Amino acid sequence: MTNNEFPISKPYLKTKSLFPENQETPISFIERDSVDHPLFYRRNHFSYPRLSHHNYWLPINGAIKKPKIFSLKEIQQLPAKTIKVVLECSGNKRKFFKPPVFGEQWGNGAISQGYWKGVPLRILIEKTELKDDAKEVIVVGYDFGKNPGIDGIHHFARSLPLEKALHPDTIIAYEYNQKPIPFKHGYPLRLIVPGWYAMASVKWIQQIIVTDSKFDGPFQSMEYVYYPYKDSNHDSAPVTIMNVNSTIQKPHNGQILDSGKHMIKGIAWTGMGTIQMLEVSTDNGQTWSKAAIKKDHHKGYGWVSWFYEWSAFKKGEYTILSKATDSYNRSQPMSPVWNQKGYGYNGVDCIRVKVE
Ligand SMILES: Nc1nc2c(c(=O)[nH]1)N[C@H]1C(S)=C(S)[C@@H](COP(=O)(O)O)O[C@H]1N2
Ligand SMILES: [Mo]
Repeated sequence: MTNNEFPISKPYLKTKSLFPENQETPISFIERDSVDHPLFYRRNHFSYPRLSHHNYWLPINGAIKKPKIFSLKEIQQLPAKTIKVVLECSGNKRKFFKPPVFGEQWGNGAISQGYWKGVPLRILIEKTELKDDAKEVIVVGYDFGKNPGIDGIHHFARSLPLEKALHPDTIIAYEYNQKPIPFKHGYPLRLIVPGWYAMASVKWIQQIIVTDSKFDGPFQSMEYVYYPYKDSNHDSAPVTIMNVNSTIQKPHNGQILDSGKHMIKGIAWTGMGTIQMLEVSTDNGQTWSKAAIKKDHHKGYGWVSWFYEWSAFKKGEYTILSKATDSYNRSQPMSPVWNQKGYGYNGVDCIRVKVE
């Protein structure tokens, strides 16, 4: 029997937990510019919400002069934009923190990207006329439940400061890659906040509330906070903008290679500006060389793909590193800033390979 008698093998998600569903994208096997939704990572705090698809309305209330309820149809008829956005869970790569931290032990696959189409939140808010004391915009999801370490039952809800809520690229999305957003990723409406870690991009929007005070829901006052010290909660800071980061896709960690030329390939992304430089080291950081960055990949808020041809003629074991730098001159550190809950890991990416 030859291999051809079997259908072509395909990559799968990597399961972290099923209740709630948390699964990683097999990032080493993503070659296209956007991730097909069956391979988009899934990160949920609760079980999936039950919501009526047929009778869906989006209310906006609070510190506004004209409270409004939008129908899906109305929203879809407003001026739309489509943007390529990378969503990265702030817990991506958590398992690499030393010393280790509790929480879902994500490897490097809590990240995906694709094309989101929707209406700028700004356009909806303008129709409701903000009051002068409006300060933040809370977006509430349909899903709710109990979360470890948090008292009571809460909906997943997050607020944005007015400035970010009114940014023209902050959108209420209804399509992913030209199709209605798949249910697990927020159908029918999902907030997309480019540049911020993905906890900000609330799925299954139930309502929007404009407030005149600072929102302190548990998913921003307790979770998604950097606590830099092990034994105290001093100097805490909210998790917002994505750090500059990169991931090596090929070769795979632990791979055994024939001696010769090999392409080292990967992705790099940032929440601020664009990726300016990607350096690769094949000698554990003693020397660095610039990788080539695919030009057409610079648009929008997506990741860029990069590659570097490595002449590996000498047998031995190698530690290969990748380090991205963005247009704000932020670079990946050799070791990332440790924090209690393990958010924002962005140490240089590292794999080990053997050349035989
Ligand atoms: N309503 C709702 N929105 C949510 C979440 C959630 O649990 N409920 N999880 C957030 C987090 S932490 C991440 S990383 C992303 C995951 O999006 P995905 O499952 O589409 O990959 O959604 C964010 N939006
Ligand atoms: Mo997340």
